[in-house]
Amino acid sequence: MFSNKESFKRYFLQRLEMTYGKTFEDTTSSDHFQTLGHMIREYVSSNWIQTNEQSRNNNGKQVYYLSIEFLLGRLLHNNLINLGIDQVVIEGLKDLGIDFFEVEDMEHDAGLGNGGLGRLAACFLDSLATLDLPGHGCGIRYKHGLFEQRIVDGYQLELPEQWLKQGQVWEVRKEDLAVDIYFWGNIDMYEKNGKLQFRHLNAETVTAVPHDVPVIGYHTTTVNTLRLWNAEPSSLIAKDVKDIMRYKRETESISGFLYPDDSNDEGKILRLKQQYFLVSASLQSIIRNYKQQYKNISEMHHYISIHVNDTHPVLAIPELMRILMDEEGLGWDEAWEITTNTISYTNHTTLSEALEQWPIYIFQPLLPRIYMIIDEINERFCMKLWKKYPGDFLKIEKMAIIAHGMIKMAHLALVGSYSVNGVAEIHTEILKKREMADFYAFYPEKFNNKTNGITHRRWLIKANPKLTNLISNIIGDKWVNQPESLRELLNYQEDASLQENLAAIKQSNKERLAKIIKEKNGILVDPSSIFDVQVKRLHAYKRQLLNILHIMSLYNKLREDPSIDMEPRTFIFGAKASPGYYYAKKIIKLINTVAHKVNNDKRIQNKLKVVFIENYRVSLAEHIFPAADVSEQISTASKEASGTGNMKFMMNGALTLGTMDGANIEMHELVGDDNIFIFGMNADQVLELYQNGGYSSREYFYHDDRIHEVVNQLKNGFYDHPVGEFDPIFDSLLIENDQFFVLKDFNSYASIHEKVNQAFKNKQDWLRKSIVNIAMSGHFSSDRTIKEYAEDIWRIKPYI
Ligand code: GFP
Repeated sequence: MFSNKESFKRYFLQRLEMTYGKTFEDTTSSDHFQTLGHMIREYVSSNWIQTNEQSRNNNGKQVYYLSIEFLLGRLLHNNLINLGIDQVVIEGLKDLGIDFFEVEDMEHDAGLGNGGLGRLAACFLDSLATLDLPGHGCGIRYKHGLFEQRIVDGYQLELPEQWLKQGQVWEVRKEDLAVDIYFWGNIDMYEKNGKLQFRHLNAETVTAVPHDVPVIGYHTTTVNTLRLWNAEPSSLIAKDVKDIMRYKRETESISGFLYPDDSNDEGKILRLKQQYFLVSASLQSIIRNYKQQYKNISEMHHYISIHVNDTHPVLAIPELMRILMDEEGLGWDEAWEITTNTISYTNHTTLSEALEQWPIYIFQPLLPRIYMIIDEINERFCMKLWKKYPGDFLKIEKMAIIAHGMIKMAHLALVGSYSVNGVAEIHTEILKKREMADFYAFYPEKFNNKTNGITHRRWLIKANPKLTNLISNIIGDKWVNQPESLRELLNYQEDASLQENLAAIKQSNKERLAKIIKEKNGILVDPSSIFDVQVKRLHAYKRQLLNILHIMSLYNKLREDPSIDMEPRTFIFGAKASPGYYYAKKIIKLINTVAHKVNNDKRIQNKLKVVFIENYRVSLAEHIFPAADVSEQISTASKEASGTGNMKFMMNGALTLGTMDGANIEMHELVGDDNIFIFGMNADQVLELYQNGGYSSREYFYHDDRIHEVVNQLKNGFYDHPVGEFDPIFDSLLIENDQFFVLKDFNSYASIHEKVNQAFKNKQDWLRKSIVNIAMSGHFSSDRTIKEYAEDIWRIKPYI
């Protein structure tokens, strides 16, 4: 049906009319989207079946990637590109008078994630399928993905996101493969044939129904599976009606929202339920599949790897132990051997708030059998520690999985897995030398680094088709399958015609973004100004505050003398703040407050514009990255494990302005000093300061006029804001002594901006730098990352 334009058109019209029972003229863009989506799913179904068959027949090892987040965004265009039928469809629709991009706009982003962690999982799926690797995702089919952000009067408001409202064209519901999950109740221990057995009594049963989404590889026949679990009431329901209503509500809420508020016990229970739900459903189905193919459960780890993405799915360890012992009848030692050879773990952050811990008083009643198993894992682990460090109570207490009434999920992951990886070199080093140093000393062989990557298919080929063509015109299209060969562009960095073409493409991408900004924010921005962009989750350590304080200081300078030598700048932000994160929401309000005043000040002659783009998400990001000149990666050094937005900007030719943090360090190493703007303290300096109790932010406040002025403006109503509005920000800087060193790095940040200002004047050299960045960005393709995972951690091989 997609072999050529004519047959596509015929088939499309036929399907459209048959499905909707209206004439072509009466059909809508949404009808077109649904029809196209269903056609694609049908088109890939034979390859999907074939991939499944292959994995059943070739006795190869498979990996299952368990993640609480999969930030997929839209799939239509990406699927068409990967299938190699995008041009047939776009042209065919054009003949019918349909604009493909209007159709594409009908698809809701699948926003089942928060930021980098979830988007990484989505990139990994794309690379796994493209490299023909047997790797599948397991996640939750949240009814509502990450909230929809509205900015009202400068404040963030959250609305429930509705991606499932019009149905999901990509998924296939498989009720026959549903499994039951058990919560609450009690464990009955009894003896059978001289062996201790465990039975879960009085449990509340929840049914997990899989919804499978095909993951289509690029120009290959491989179609892997992303299995998303939906929580539904079980047929074994309680008797009285009131209970049924409660049960139904509570059950459905398990796959209701991504990250429910967990500031109270009820929220904590729900999050823990989500985690166990994901893990138990996935493992039950993985083992059921395994047993259909192989007889001997003891060999499972030779055929299956299970990867836990951060600590959220770490219950996979005790759950696998439970299944192997209670259902498959293995003894502890054998079950432990299999488990610790099956599970691998990625750590994504060293922020203590993200290293999950569960209070026993919540955990034990909800998951009684799992608690027993963790307790035993802990006992055995502590015994080993005792042997190695006899009498060192302090160390054992520090390393224990259960201590002071809490269960530490990262410790469980470190003990129960065979591989632990960080996501950039510096991050892995910090894990080894600092955060997890005790564990590294105990299990040095488990630790390894896998620097993150992004799929260049979505972030370059799809997001920036003009740049894609330009690159292929210069160096051929080998880079599409071997992104590292983008390096060949280095030979052309001085080529005037390449530079000229690159400039024209950037300009047109900037014009497209300027149009979006005009439509969404009503702000006119100048596409020839420097587009300086910071888009990412809002968090204190990512330091959006440093960015906006610097903008405030630029504004002060311009007010004093509007004729100063300054390239016109457009500062663009996009960020969601977690709904309960009061401080982050204040930063959003501050950005919008500054934007309002600056954008309306005629005196500064449009030299400065500030834009906060509402509801930042994958589909918007695809328009933003290609339009950036400067990429702000300004986290406090040591805090950003890797970053992946930095890689997307780089691949689209933006120059990085950043700290020596996360993958910025590897980018710097690749492009060299001349092609990146580095500022601020490095990780060693930051960590040393932390160790010595910080620094005195007040000294910077009192002794630096520029800093003094902007920090005061948070208090003195300069931006026409209500009294006290920004006190939490002011206090974080001066009363709480500036935990993220915003003021300490301020001057260095301002100087590097001045350097950017000067560098931008030299158009040719700027473009040369941009080409070098594109050329070196191939290293950050997730294909490279996934090959490393496949070879070093999972030991999986391509199907074919
Ligand atoms: C987290 C870390 C990032 C890292 C990603 C993916 O992402 O440094 O790049 O995980 O490993 F913080 P965010 O959710 O914070 O973006």
